[in-house]
Amino acid sequence: MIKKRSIFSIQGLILPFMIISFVMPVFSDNGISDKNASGLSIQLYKNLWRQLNKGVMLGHQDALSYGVNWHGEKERSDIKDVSGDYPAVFGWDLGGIELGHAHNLDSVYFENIKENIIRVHAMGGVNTISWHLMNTYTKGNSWDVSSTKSVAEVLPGGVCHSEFKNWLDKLAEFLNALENEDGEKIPVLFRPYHEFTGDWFWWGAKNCDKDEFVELFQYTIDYLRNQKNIHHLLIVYSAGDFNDLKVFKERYPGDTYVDLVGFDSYQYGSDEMSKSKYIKLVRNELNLLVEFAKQHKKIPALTETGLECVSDSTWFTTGLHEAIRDFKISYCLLWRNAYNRKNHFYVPYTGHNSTADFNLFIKKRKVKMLNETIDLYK
Ligand code: BMA
Repeated sequence: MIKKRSIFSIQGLILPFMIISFVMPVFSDNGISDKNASGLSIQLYKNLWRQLNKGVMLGHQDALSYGVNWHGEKERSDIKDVSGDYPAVFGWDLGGIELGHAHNLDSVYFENIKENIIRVHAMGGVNTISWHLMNTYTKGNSWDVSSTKSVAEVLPGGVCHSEFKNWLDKLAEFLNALENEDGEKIPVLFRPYHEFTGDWFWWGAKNCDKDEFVELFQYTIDYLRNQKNIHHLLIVYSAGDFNDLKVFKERYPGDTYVDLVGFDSYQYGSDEMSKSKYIKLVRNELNLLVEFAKQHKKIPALTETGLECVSDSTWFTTGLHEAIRDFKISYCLLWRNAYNRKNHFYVPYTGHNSTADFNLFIKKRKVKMLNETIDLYK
């Protein structure tokens, strides 16, 4: 005898479940990694998922601190100068905070960074922080790869562990001071130990083994959360270029330590071959990244990109746009427009010959500037 299928039986539940999974978007909110996350961070996290379905937010490093031929002008930004709008994502770097310096490695005062983070939050934008910290063991800078002990020695039991903890205390002090006018902590996308697949930073893949890297990453986040009571960070796990996900997977610190996954990739050379190579590479990386993000229910992003000096006047529409157009990613951040270093800029400034093309790029349906995002903190 065939039993009648009740809507309450297991079989009866399968069909509605299948329908629900089909209708639901592929990406879904699986919860923020910090189980004690602050209210505003949860809002931002949920809204980043919603925003993901609407387009790619454009980002710019140090956007409000300086640009080509200027610095320290309140509310100015090269992107705003050429397009009339701000980017939606603003990148900052805390390299130097660990030593108690007044300014970072690019001479931007931490007080200025703090003010701008507060300003960006008030404008409804997203702040992301990277950290080019010094090498605790060798006392060199981030790029000092002279000792393969650098990571091991900052971990518990290492000779400079307690000094490293002092560094984390300084970082925590800065992060804890980021408050809005209601006294709530401002959520930031914290992106430590970036480009770890490369061999140029002391935490890079050639300089430490995978267990050391995972411990470094986890220790840092645990210390900030548990010792410093910091719960307003969304954590970004961000690689350098890769051909496959081997190193990316091996060094992944785990789902409870990560909210966004991404990578940094630049175009080198302004000729057509370099452009095709860049487009092909980024598309391959985005394919792999988006698949990984789906499996782990994390938010994918292109955490740094650009062509130095924008030395191809149509690069934004024929290079960057071609690379990202078919992918659902949260944001794509262009690197800084240095004022203290010659020929080191990644977005147009007033009078630059890529301005018209940049303005065509940001008008693409896919690309979102500050005034085109949803309310990210509601
Ligand atoms: C690099 C360059 C350097 C800078 C560093 C940290 O890519 O822009 O000039 O010091 O990032 O911002």
